[in-house]
Amino acid sequence: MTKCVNADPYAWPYNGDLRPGNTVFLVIDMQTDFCGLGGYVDKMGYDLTLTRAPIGPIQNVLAAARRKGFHVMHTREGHRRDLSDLPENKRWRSQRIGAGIGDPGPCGKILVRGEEGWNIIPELQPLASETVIDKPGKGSFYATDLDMVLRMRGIQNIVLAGITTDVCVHTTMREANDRGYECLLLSDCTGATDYGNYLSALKMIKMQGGVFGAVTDSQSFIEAIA
Ligand code: C5J
Repeated sequence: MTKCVNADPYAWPYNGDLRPGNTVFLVIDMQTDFCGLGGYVDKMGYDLTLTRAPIGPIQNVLAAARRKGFHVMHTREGHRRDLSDLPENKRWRSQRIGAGIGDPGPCGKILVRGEEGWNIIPELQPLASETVIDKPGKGSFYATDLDMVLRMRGIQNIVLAGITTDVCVHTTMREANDRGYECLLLSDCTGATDYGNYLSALKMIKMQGGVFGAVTDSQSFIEAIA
């Protein structure tokens, strides 16, 4: 029996094989540094309402996915305490916008593992049984064991959520797509520091017949798995 989600530009997944066993809900970088007061994004001066908008919809999907027994995983962007995995140019760019990675801020050292700002926000805390992937870059596959964990569990489909749409979410979706995973982004479960970039990022996924996968919203996904 095939099971699909009503999505754009095609009913997802392409082969109708949507099951808890082969599908993960992947929540990207819902950390204080990206959506909390005093974190990295706040220090850069962006409007936090944009990156906080997905919190409620992600909570709804988390509840539904957990209830139905889907795999759930989370990622955190952050660097080693000695900053040995922080490229010099990434540090330089962050310093020039007033939020130097590794520098002290209101939530501890910016984007450093173990600091307050690096934590996943309380509203979206992972369960003890859920895998958390720590990544030094924007993509969730680069310098991590995410691909290995997904393959060990027989996961073929990735439902993406988190922040920011145009940076870590998009990079991860592109990396996953190139590895043959079938990807779906939930439009109200993601946000960017720039609303125009958010809209463009959604549009880019859907071009060329779904060049990186498909897009739907949390309600459509929840209804499909109910
Ligand atoms: C950024 C992210 N935007 N999680 N990180 O630097 O998208």
